[in-house]
Order: sequence, then C-alpha cells, then structure tokens
Amino acid sequence: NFVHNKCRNAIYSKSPLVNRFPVPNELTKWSREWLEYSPNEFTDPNVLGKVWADPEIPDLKKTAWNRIDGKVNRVSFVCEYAVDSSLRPINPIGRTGISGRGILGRWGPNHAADPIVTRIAEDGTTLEFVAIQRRDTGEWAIPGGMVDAGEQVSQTLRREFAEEAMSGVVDIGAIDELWNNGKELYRGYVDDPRNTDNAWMETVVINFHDSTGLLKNVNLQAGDDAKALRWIPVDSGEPLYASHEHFIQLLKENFNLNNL
Ligand code: RP5
Ligand code: MG
Ligand code: MG
Repeated sequence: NFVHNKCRNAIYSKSPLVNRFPVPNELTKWSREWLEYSPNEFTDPNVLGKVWADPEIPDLKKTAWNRIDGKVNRVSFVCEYAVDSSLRPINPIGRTGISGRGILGRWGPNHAADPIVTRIAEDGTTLEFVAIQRRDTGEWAIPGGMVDAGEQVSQTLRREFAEEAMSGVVDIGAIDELWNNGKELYRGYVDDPRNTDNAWMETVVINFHDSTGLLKNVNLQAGDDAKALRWIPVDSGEPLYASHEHFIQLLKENFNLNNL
C-alpha cells in the first residue's frame, strides 16, 4: 500500500510562498477520515492561459476524465480516479496538503516519459546511466519530460533525451539504433514534489542499453532545463529527484535478470 513522501510536508513554492498543510503518514490515504484536513489551494499564475495547460475551470461537460480526451491522455495508470464535489480529479495515492493544480498544467494525471540510457563503463563491469541535474530543484534525475498533447510516448522519450542530454540535437542518425531495443521498467504514479490533491505526475520508464558503444560518437551535453550531465553508476546510492531512485532499483533488478 504505497504512500507518497516527496509531495507531503514541504514548502510547495518559494515565490509566492506556499506551504503544504502537514499530512502525517497514517492520514495520507483518503480512506482515513480527517475532518481537520484543510489543504492550501494553489494554482501557479504561470500555468494560467498556457497552451499546454488546462483552463482553470475546466468545461465539465466537455472534459473527459479517465478517458483519452481529444489529444490529451487523462487516463491514469493507477486506477479509475474519483472526482470531488467540484468535479476535480482526486489524487489516487492520497492527501498532499495542496489542492488545485499547483505548478502542473493538467488536472488529474500529467503524463511524462523517462528514458534510462545505460552502458557498461570502461572497467567492463559497472552499469551506469545518463543523469542530468535539474534546474528547478538542483537534484540529479533521469532526463525525462512531459508527453505533449497528441505525442506518442516513444517520441517523447527521444525528444526529451535530445533536449536535455544532447543539447537539443534531435535524432542524429548515429544513435537511431539505440531507440529500437527499449525495455519497459515501469508505468505508473511518480512521487513528484509538484503533485497536489488534484494533479499528479505519471510516467513510463524505458531502459535503452547501449551495448555496442553507439554513444561514444555522441557529444552528451546538458540542454534545456538541465544544467549539468554525467554518467552515474547504478550502485552509487546517489539521491535522485522524485521517485527516480526506485526506477534505478527496477533497472538493476531487470538488468541482472537479463544479463547474468
Ligand atoms: C518526473 O518529472 C518524471 O519522472 C519526469 O522525469 C519529469 C517530467 O517533468 P519535467 O522534467 O518536464 O519537469 O515526475
Ligand atoms: Mg524537458
Ligand atoms: Mg525534464
């Protein structure tokens, strides 16, 4: 019975200053009645009116929660989510201390994709992956990003890797082959610090292993919202953004199964 941690009990936004209403572990699930619960309502002014964001008051007759809604995927990998009395989607994992959309664009699930690009290091034994340092929190992370409206997840994986780890050089022929042998490690909820009671991150995590040294011919370089890049050994125990440590754990288990 998974409970989120990174989207509870922290400052939500520095400017404007918004705090999360404190939510103890045992009161995270909605099934626990809690009359005093009074989350702070917040939708960042920056998302209002953006083409990639939902309207602040969604047209409830037109918005298809739990469905593919035109070009927007509003289906959750977790479950058929419920909506509250104002017909806003409810976070299926539990309370977060913030209602509204926060800094996320979509009500309900916000879909992302995470490419874990791996290789065996020069020493011949260490499995390592491409990580970027995020500009927003300064934490190291998998170079993932949001699925654009109408975009295929397979496209998002390549596009985000190109933007964040190849400084925007899209799909240079040299690594086309890398994208052909992806292994899915996870699809579901992300324990992301941006999650709220009404908006949350979900992702598909795919491992692309460079077994033939394709990436030796490529200049990996931080781009877009990444400020640094490096290869991190999977056993380093390095703290990572959101639930990315969990994804690296899944990578290790999967890799050992297939390669030992
Ligand atoms: C995380 O946020 C996902 O796992 C993905 O890595 C990332 C997508 O958001 P942006 O990088 O576009 O901010 O929840
Ligand atoms: Mg990005
Ligand atoms: Mg990103």
